[in-house]
Amino acid sequence: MSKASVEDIKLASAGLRGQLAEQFADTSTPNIPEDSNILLKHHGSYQQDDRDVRAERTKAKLDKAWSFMIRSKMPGGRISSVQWLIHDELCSKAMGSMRLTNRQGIQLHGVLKGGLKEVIHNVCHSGLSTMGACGDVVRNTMGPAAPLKDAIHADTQKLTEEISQRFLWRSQAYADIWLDGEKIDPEWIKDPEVNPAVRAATKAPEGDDPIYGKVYLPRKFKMAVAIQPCNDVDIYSQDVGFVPHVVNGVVEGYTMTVGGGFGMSHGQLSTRPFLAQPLFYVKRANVVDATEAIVTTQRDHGNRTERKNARMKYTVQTMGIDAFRSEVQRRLPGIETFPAKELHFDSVEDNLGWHEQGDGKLYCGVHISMGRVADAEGKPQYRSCFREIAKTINCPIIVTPNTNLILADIDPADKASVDAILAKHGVVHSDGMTRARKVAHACVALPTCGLALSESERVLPGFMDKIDATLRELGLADEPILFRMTGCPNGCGRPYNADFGFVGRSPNKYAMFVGGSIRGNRLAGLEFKTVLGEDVPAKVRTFLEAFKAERQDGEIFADWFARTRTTGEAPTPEQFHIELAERAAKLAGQKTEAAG
Ligand code: SRM
Ligand code: SF4
Repeated sequence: MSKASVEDIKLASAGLRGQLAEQFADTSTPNIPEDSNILLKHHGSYQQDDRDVRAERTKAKLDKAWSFMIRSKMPGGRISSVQWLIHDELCSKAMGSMRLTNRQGIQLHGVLKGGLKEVIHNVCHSGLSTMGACGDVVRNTMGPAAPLKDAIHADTQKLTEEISQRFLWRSQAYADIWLDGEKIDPEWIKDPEVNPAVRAATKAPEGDDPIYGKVYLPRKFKMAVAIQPCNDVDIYSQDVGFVPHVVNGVVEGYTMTVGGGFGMSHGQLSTRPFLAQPLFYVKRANVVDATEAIVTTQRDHGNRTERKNARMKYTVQTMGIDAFRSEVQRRLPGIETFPAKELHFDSVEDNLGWHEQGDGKLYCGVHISMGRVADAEGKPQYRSCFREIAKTINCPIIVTPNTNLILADIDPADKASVDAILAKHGVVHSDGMTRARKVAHACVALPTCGLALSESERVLPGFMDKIDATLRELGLADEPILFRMTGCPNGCGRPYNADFGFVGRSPNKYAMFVGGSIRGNRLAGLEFKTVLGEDVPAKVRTFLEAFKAERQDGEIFADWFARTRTTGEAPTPEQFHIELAERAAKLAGQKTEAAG
């Protein structure tokens, strides 16, 4: 019997319900069938196994060491101290740590099957949710991390919440499976009024969910809001991006971008990262409706036969941006769209350290190495530190897109207490770090990620120690240079627009991409197909030395690279289209053969 496709599984799931309730009630097994894992993702959880012990367990003829990862969703990364403490407590049901994600969420790893319901129940009762944190739906909506108190930041945060609300999937299955039928809405503001004409034009072809229908989206869908010139959310890597245009201190509307995305497979030119392109500008009142028109265009035109080419970046490339725009506009009866405004961004970095918020209060951005909030031996005691801050200062907390934390709304009178708690636990917010270290990030990879081909989170800090030493030696410690790493080409660490991106190929082997930009608006090229882990710092050093020798006054690394080098091997759009067509023909051939 052939394996059911993801599309078939979603279609047959009756609103993503499947057999999940029965399977999680069954305590006789530590895992669930793979088909159910596909549905489970939409509920914000993944089945995983401990890869550190996989080989030895296989040798001993033991089953895998199964567990579940749970991802909490919070628009713009906002979480209260009370919610933080609930997550901190839930760490005891997981592997003792929290992982901040680079989409401003929180992951708990290593939850056993019998504990999953309790964890999801507690996350929901805290006022957050795991619904749609993974799966073929709209994911956590990112927003500017800085908690500045002005009309623009207020509006961008409101927009992340409106989008989150509009695109939550609607079936009762989530409440029935995890909350014994209790309906708990996340703490986000209520949906702005849906324009009936737009809803009619964007209606799902069939099924109960007003936007997603019965088969949801062809693939995951990601959105982020950015305020120029700060590109902390990495807007060009998103399916949809939003940038406010301000007139007389008030947000008049948003420029929307589409078609960014980073996943690819090594050596397959029909898969590749794309940067988002401008779509149009719309007035504020129409932004969420315009987003619905984009999401449903992808729902109806995205590739549902080949998951490798199912992201919206491929839909935009295949239709062409003009045809894509026309289709979106057709779904917006009576709504005027305007040419996109010109955008200018200067950096994807976070603003770490102490800053004024604009209302007499302060915020403090704290560096968290690789987003891992743990109390590991010989390392900063992050978990104890933030537990104490949440208990004693009780401030709003924000997860940044670079997996750091911001402590917000701090009374200037409490600054010394916060500093004392950080120091007591060995946590340095940013002082004394190289600028590169503050923003360097690696995806999770081993031991939990089932797709990892190499280490990432566990090795980048060691590589950065050596790179830091070089940066200091060459007098480049304050230079904006972006280092990112991922354990496989899926690109979770967003390596493809970094100055230096390392992409796992196999244990201790990385493809090395160079020549993106700290502004987030340029793709890097493949410079070396394979570099051994231990050779990474030396390879980086060569570029840093050349930069130091050749840079012009005030020139940053990204601009030096663009002026003096050409990026390494990167598929041209033409190569991509040829290979995409060849792949489609091959697949069609395989299907005909199978049918015959
Ligand atoms: Fe990711 C899959 C972790 C951000 C592209 N990602 C995964 C899974 C769930 C592995 C799996 O499918 O079995 C990883 C779980 C590992 C673990 O053990 O925790 C995983 N992705 C992460 C996180 C935690 C990495 C991090 O360092 O923070 C991020 C969670 C964000 C969140 O809160 O939602 C994360 N993933 C990203 C990003 C960056 C972003 O979203 O801004 C990307 C590239 C941008 C994009 O989507 O194009 C990304 N993840 C992928 C892909 C490739 C998608 C594609 O288009 O081909 C996969 C694999 C897949 O979907 O088939 C994937
Ligand atoms: Fe896993 Fe690959 Fe994503 Fe890293 S990039 S978390 S290895 S899927």
